[in-house]
Amino acid sequence: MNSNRWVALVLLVGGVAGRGIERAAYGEDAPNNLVYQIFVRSFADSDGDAKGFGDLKGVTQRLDSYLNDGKPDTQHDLEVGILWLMPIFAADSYHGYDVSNYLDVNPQYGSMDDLKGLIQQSHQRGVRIVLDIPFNHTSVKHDWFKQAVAGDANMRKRYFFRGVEQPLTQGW
Ligand SMILES: [Ca+2]
Ligand SMILES: [Ca+2]
Repeated sequence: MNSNRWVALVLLVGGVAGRGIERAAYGEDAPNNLVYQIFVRSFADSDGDAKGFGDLKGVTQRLDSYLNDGKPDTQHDLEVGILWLMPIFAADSYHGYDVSNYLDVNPQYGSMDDLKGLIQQSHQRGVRIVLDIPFNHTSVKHDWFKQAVAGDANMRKRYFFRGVEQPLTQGW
């Protein structure tokens, strides 16, 4: 078993133990705060695209079989209470932390309707969704950054331009 799997196993066992403590303290009505973080790109591919990218429908399809079927009496699933999705917004990088549009889902992962479907299906099973929304930096293709580079004083105040006369146009 490699080190990543050991870390995942330790986190999962810790989360399950924590769930037991919550139930002992608050009874069966205790909120399920067991968090499972998902890198959507590699989690589950629903449509067999050429590169095999994981997608939002893939996550939805794994609710009943793997994540949480909404039935505490079944034991085949992880019974997670919160799905923490790494950035799923339009971005140019594989990790998604350089968002070019916070109002759009990365098309490699599906559509806004797919996201709504995942949220709806998760809520039906008592699972909450946390979205990782990195506002502290943007893609160089984001309109805010383009406006800053073009000289918009208000937008320039939102970025740090250090050590250069001209704003950088690469990286974040
Ligand atoms: Ca896919
Ligand atoms: Ca279950």
